[in-house]
Amino acid sequence: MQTTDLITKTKNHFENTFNSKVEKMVLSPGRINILGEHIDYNDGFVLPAAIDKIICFAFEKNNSQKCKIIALDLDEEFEIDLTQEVQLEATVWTNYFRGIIQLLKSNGFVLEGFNCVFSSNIPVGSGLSSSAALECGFLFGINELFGLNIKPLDIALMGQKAEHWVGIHCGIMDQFASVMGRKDKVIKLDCTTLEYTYHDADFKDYVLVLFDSNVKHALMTSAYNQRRQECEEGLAIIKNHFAAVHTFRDCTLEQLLSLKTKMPEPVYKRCFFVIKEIDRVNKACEALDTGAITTLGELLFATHEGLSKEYEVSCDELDFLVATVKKNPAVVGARVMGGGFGGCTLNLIKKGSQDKIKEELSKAYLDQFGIELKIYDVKIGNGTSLHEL
Ligand code: GAF
Repeated sequence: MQTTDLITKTKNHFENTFNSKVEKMVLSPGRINILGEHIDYNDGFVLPAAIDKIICFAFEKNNSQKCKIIALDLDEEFEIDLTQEVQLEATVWTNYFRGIIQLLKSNGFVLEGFNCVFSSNIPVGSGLSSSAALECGFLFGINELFGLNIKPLDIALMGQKAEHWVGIHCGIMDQFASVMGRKDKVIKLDCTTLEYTYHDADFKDYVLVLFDSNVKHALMTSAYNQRRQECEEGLAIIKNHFAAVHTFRDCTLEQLLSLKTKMPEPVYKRCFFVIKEIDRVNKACEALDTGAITTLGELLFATHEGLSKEYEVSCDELDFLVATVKKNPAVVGARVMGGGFGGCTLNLIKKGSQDKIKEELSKAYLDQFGIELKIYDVKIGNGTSLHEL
């Protein structure tokens, strides 16, 4: 659904349900990531951007101690009683909201009740960070509604904490991109200092296309947290041997290699990927700045190889999608994007060739797995913002 239709739909539903006007409306985007996967929680650099797929939230205060939240697309609703302790519940999507309220309360913010309706055109489970958009957009709206004066960076950090509360020990990339995104710009984010620079998202003769595998393997959450632990284990070993190393970006491949027998093989492979990927992000940003899109594409393919073989977060469906497009000279780069184990591949395709490639890949994917491929042409958009009513 187009964003303008989504806004109208959300507003109408709100007004019909509560018989009152929307006080604040917030648009909160999903994100893509050009390069730097699983690098945010490893204190490296990432290259994300907000996209033109969003969650739309409508809010009003309701003069009570109850927060009533309606998920329009799911036709479900729930309530948070501000006088009670907030706890995790079985319905997963509600926990992102509970996480935000719990954090606000534990940080001493005094809240009052409100009504909220939301609706989205970000595909769920596709690696486009609908959960970050949910946490950050919800918090952004409460911030506006009650004038809490929480700064954008803190909105991103609190969004990340809410995700931890729900159970995924994610890094900061998704929330940062969702809040700080800027139209037609890619963000180079230093995940150690949270310093960032904007770079033109100019892909010259190429277009970005996302192929959604339409699969989501169940081990995503557990494997994600496990990867994080493996990297922490590896870094601790490296630091024990090399006092000058504080984060992976201080460590050379030679140093890591010298410790190969001192760590379990999977841990070595994870560390190897992280060190290579940090280097690739720097090269990718340079390639983007200089318009060297084929170089950028090669880096994407190399990252996919690393995510598949070293970090082991790909799956048969994603490997197939990347291997198939790689045979086509019009595709200069492709890789699994986001946490992995399903979701999308990000592809850089020569302008004019995309329609044929989409058609051929859809057919090949259906033949191979019996699954329908979903396709998204994304544009790079602004971060979370108020929508003027
Ligand atoms: C998920 C996480 F939420 C991010 O923090 C990041 O680690 C990403 O996976 C992998 O790069 O989206």
